[in-house]
Amino acid sequence: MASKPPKGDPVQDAPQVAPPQHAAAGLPAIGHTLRMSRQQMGVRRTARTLLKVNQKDGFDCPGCAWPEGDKRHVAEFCENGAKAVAEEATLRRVTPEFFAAHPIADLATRSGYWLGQQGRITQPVYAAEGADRYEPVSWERAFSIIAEELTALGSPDEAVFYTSGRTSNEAAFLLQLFAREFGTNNLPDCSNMCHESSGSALTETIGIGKGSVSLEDLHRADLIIVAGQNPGTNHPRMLSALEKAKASGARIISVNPLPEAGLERFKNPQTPQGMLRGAALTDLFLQIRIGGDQALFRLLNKLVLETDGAVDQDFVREHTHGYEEFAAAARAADWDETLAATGLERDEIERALRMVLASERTIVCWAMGLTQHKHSVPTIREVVNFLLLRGNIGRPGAGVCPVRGHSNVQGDRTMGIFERPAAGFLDALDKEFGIVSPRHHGLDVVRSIQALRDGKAKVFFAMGGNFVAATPDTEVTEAAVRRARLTVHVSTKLNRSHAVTGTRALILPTLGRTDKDVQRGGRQFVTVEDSMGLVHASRGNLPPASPHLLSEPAIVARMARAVLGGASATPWEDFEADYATIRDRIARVVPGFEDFNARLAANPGGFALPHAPRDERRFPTRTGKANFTAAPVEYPEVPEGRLLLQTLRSHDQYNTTIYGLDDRYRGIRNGRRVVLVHPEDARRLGLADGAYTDLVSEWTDGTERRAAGFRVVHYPTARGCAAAYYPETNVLVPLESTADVSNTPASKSVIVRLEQSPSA
Ligand SMILES: Nc1nc2c(c(=O)[nH]1)N[C@H]1C(S)=C(S)[C@@H](COP(=O)(O)OP(=O)(O)OC[C@H]3O[C@@H](n4cnc5c(=O)[nH]c(N)nc54)[C@H](O)[C@@H]3O)O[C@H]1N2
Ligand SMILES: Nc1nc2c(c(=O)[nH]1)N[C@H]1C(S)=C(S)[C@@H](COP(=O)(O)OP(=O)(O)OC[C@H]3O[C@@H](n4cnc5c(=O)[nH]c(N)nc54)[C@H](O)[C@@H]3O)O[C@H]1N2
Ligand SMILES: [Mo]
Repeated sequence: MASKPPKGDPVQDAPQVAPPQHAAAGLPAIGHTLRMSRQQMGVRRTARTLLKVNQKDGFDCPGCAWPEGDKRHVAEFCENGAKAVAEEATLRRVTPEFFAAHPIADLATRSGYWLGQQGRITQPVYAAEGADRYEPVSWERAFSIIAEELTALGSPDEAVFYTSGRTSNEAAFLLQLFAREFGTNNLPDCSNMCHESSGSALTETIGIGKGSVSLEDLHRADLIIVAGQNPGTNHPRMLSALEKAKASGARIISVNPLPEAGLERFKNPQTPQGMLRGAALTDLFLQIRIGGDQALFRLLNKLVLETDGAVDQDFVREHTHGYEEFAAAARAADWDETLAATGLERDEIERALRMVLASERTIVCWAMGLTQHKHSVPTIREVVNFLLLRGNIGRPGAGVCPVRGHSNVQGDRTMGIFERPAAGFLDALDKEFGIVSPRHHGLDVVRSIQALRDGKAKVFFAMGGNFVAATPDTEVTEAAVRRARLTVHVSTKLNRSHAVTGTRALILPTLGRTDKDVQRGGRQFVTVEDSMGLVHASRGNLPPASPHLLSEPAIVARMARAVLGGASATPWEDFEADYATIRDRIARVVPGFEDFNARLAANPGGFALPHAPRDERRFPTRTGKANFTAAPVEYPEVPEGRLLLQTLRSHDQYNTTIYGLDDRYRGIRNGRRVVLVHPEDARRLGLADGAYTDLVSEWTDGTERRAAGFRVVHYPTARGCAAAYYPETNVLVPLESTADVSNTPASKSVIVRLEQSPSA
């Protein structure tokens, strides 16, 4: 299997390389923001939208899920948030004429960047069986096509309803209600590929799959460990929080195979002094080998255990379970094995230990660098062990901080978008709506692809996202999706998934965060939940991209009426007319949302959901305590002559949405097909800087996958490791290569060999 750069669009992937930078944000970031925004939106619209981002009366930034904090700046956004806004609020339009001029086969030759640049989709379109292109279709006809296909299924479990993380609480609640009334728990979501490992590990150990810290906790911490995360690009507003923590004396350890500019130094654009010099953030950089984190935390735990008075005995006795077994496993940790697994030096780990012991309040933040490995769940459990040992959960300035990606990915889960819902949630849903939800588990992302591949799933519906580009094993996945009877995409913009169609295919264009949403019941707002469990309202203020768009809640409500008809007693029409009526139901079904509408009215800045470990040191686990765990230490073993490849984000992308071809902080310009390799490894493998190579992944069943034509960049990553951008490298990730327990694709540990391009 092989993938080549797309031909047939004018995007020239011709990477140029300069040395990586050592600081993030500052003036270049502002210039960049304004330039990109003006290109997409013009001057007036730029001002009108950017001033409303993350304000109490404005819309929630469609970028990341970092919280807003209570004192907001006039311009509460970052460079990459502004790009996300510009991408959505663009003045460019995809019209029926566009679809007439571009058959599906033509769309399939275009790059993701080109597709995104065409603008907002303006009308529902349909590709009938055998048609070579999409044509305009009425909303009514679109819903009747969905109804035809769904009601023709042999079982409701032959349908799959995917959700990406921008969907509002209201739309997510309706979608899961519809799926369960229809009769399936097949509700995979982007979380399955993202923080599922965090959710699995945290639910088991502390009883709730969410982070336990607030922004104030970060500001108050003594020590913040940032592991497997690149906030300078992916959560830029987090840098302000780190800066503030440092100003009050916190220390920061970064654990990463790459020296990421944002973590080195932050030039805060909100302060004059920050713009000039910036603040150094990282006190200790542990340049770890990919996948070495469990070994690192295990050894730190051993060293803490061996230090007199370092363990918080009272906390351990009162609040935890499984200590003895864990302590025995930790004491067996071995220095040499840890140094080999992590690639670190002994004195680096000893320095880290001194900082750990000096801290009374420790927070560990993490993202995809910890969640997308085979052994991600035991790795995150080991982080929990580490925090429990010194009582760092449920105390101000301390705790777990999995930093979420999509702006409402956490809220969608809270609303019941989950293929393995808790029985209690379904009981409450059934009682409220007089339905009988299925109790057997549904399909997650990887299992949905397998079901499509095997002909067991026949209708694929996506509430946002870009399924075929975000998922692993691109060629296998695309072939699987093409087998569907019907594919439906609710989307704002064009992407690769629209070019990979089932027998019949629909694109349903929808309002985004920035668009004004007016329904029969008047102007509506929606709500979202950020990475720290704060729920707040989001109101778009721009005239919608086209008069033919429907909101996400309206699309689900109309689909439900078309599919369920008289069999449903749910007031779908009322839900569409007035979202407050949806919130009234959420209030009665989802714990923590009691008096939802009233609390929103009383708290314009939002309100916090309850979190038992954080609020009362109560751990709703099976044992009723916080659980220590004692899994064997794992780390990837890489055969001779191979490298361990991580697939990550550049500075100019939002997941599969490509804003531009630069990765400024890493010194890459005008191209994305690059592979970052340590100069020594490159030399050993005979790869000159600037040489072109194919990436060939090797999987345990003997199969190989190839991504062709990558420019080698000598780069200071950890030894034995490599990095290249997603989604271009998803073709290399075998569908079966997933994390134990969470089933998240292991897209940060792909064994590859680099082969001279035949074409070069
Ligand atoms: N601008 C922008 N913002 C975004 C996104 C975007 O694409 N663009 N995506 C959003 C989403 S959905 C998400 S989930 C987040 C993603 O946010 P991140 O997790 O920061 O995203 P990645 O680019 O995948 O970066 C992974 C980081 O982990 C490091 N890493 C890789 N492997 C390992 C390892 O084994 N150990 C350790 N310690 N580190 C490792 C990498 O070097 C890199 O710094 O960002 C969200 N915000
Ligand atoms: N190899 C590799 N693969 C990965 C990752 C990785 O690090 N490496 N990361 C994984 C992660 S963390 C994630 S979260 C997934 C992301 O997977 P997805 O969430 O599926 O992908 P996105 O690229 O975020 O989706 C972008 C599309 O969403 C649509 N969209 C944008 N805004 C809206 C809206 O308001 N409403 C609707 N209905 N549609 C909208 C647009 O059409 C846009 O093209 O990818 C995963 N895949
Ligand atoms: Mo994500």
